[in-house]
Amino acid sequence: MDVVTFGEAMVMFVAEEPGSLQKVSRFQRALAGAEVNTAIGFARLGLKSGWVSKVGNDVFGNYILEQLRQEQVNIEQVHISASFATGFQLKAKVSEGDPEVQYFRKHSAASHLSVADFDEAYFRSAKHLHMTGIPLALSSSMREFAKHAQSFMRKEGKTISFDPNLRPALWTTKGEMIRVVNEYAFKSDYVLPGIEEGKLLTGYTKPSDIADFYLKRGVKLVVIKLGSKGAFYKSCDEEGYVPGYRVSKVVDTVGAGDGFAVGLISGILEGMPVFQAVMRGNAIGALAVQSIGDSDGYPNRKELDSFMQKYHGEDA
Ligand code: KDG
Repeated sequence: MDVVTFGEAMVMFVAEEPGSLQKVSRFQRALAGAEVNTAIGFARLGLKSGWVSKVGNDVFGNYILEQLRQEQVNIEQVHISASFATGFQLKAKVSEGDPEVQYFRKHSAASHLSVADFDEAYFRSAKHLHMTGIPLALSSSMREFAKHAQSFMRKEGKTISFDPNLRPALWTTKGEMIRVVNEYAFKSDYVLPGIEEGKLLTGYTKPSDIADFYLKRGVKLVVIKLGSKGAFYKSCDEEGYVPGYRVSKVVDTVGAGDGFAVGLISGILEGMPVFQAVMRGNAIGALAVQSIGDSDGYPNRKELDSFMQKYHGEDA
């Protein structure tokens, strides 16, 4: 496998008309979950990706597994819980800004994933581990699983990327969120915060200072997402800004950060220079914001190449 990831997938009901979630009456079903989004994104590009989790023995769980089979994500290590249900969420329709979201995921099957479910051979078979901060907020057993997976992959000499994906609604206090998320970020090779997340997590405002905060603590590469402006990257050897792509209509920004991670990490795994890998991250982020579902806009290899060539010519 190229990339393994773990976390919670939810069935997501996206409102078909604008308005508050309390008022709208029609929803469309889709799949959500930051890590599962990335697993889908990698698979679309032809990489072998595996997603580890737990789902309920219910229609939502079956829906998730069916979608992932279609996307050719490896689900060998998705456990079925006999006692707990699959979580779901509602998402509002907005024309700009972040949509209103409501979770129904407390005590979900996924939040019961524990170290007892960890399969060493499965994780060892992957080159890279992609993690986000969301599982750290879901339950103590999920957090233990994350700790175990991270230290196992470090010991095995694999590379690890970490997207903070801050979800304050899932944490008891802001202080705990910052402390725990940073603890896991420091033990990763690549850290990918959004600019606002970076400010909150480090106390610095300039991208370069945010990056230094992590580089001083052993992280090898920090890439800070700047929304439509693109991204800033910094390692011990190099740094720079990579401008974003112009998009005619932003439909929904949720899922763009996960798409960015797919572009960046797949580029690094394929041996691209960092600048080019960040450019690919920006491209997938730009494609993602043009559709409603989190992962609907993620491209296959051909779509990605033609999108990038449209902007950069033959050498993209
Ligand atoms: O990154 C996209 C996710 O935010 C979305 O799919 C839902 O995983 C999710 C979460 O916990 O917010």
